[in-house]
Amino acid sequence: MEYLRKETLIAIVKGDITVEKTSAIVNAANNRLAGGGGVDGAIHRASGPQLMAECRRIGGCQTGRAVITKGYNLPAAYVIHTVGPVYSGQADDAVLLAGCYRSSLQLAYENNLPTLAFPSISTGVYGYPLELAAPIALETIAAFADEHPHAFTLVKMVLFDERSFKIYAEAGDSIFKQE
Ligand code: AR6
Repeated sequence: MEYLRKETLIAIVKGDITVEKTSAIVNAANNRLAGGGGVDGAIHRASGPQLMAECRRIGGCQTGRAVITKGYNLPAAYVIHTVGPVYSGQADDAVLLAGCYRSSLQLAYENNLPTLAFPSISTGVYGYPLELAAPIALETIAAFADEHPHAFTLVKMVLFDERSFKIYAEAGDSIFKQE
């Protein structure tokens, strides 16, 4: 699934983000940047121990914000670590989740990284319902592409499982096809 938004191609694909060849990939991290399961574990395993060493030096990251490290053994040159909200059902969840996407895009833009891949932030261990998270992710990416049309050539959502892929693809259809 691909949508052109100004000069940014927004792609929704099924796959494993650790093999993405974009300039940077985004990690769904925790506040201590301490590593963990899910996509965080997969990225650390594929990148190697230097990634954890750099995360330790940085020390942490606030929920809804992002930090950048090198990619080490990954095909992607950089990893942008963002910390999604643990889903609570409060209005603040959406603000923080949008903040993850916006902060990650801003950090990639400031570092002149023209292609970026995201996993579905917060929808695993952190329990954010996919039906609510998918439109927030896609609308935040689209808004950034509108505001900064020359920042990115490609922003990808890389969904690991069929159900996530389907829900993002449906959200993409209803957000982009109505325009
Ligand atoms: N590529 C792309 N997506 C993946 C991959 C992969 N290789 N592996 C898993 N996913 P989660 P969260 C999907 O739990 O909810 C960690 O322990 C997965 O199927 O990784 O933000 C951190 O340290 C799901 O759809 O992240 C934090 O403590 C999505 O990635 C906590 O989990 C996100 O699931 C963060 O929880």
